[in-house]
Amino acid sequence: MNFHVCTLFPEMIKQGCNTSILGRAMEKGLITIGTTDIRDFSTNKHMKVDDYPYGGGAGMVMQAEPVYACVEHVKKQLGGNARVLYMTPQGRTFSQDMAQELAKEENLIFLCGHYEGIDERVLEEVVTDYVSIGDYVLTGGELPAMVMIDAIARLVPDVLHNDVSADIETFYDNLLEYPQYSRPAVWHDKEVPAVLLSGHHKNIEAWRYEQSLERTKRWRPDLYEKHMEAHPPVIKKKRKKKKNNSENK
Ligand code: 6GU
Repeated sequence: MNFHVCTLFPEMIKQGCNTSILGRAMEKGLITIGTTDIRDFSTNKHMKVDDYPYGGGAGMVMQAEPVYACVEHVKKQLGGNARVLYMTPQGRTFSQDMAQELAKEENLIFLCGHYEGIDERVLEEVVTDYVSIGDYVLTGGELPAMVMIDAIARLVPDVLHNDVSADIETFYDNLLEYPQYSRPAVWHDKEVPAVLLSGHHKNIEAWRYEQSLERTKRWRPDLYEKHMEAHPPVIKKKRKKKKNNSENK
């Protein structure tokens, strides 16, 4: 899968994406993360890409032509009509579902704005999706693009070494993840829950599911409701009927 970022700060993207799991995914050729500097497409002799807003007001606006030329250049490079995601607090809020949907694409272009935004006319022509990462304002679209690339790239097959882990974690089925423990078995007088040391896989699975339900109910009642809608109690009664679940509780 290919990610491409149109930005005034390509170094920020390159620095932020070349470590750890994303770095390894790039080395393995599972993903590419390219950047193109919008400033390279300035038509101004001082390489300016912004100007005062018509009608007045604070700040500067990124001009249409350099943004247009940059995105069209990248589109041509990718050899198709890739989706163009504009990072803006006015967009649809990014979610795990959206990450899953975008992970099916072969190419994604991220357009990062700065200052007071980008001339509306070029947005109308090139943008396919307006995306926000939450209800707060950032100074530019680079961090949101990196957040999205991270969330999407880890869903690309083979990026995570443990291919089940993307499925059984937080937000899968609208549940938060159960608590995890590692050695030592006692730390600061706190013991690891006994069931996890039992080696009894069915019981461990049941305990983890209970923990996930409990946490979700307590911390994210909105998600809990969604989960219960999709899994009415009938299904859970069936689970409990299994002999070795109830006997060892
Ligand atoms: Cl996607 N961009 C900017 N500039 N600010 C944001 C955002 C995006 N999402 C939340 N705040």
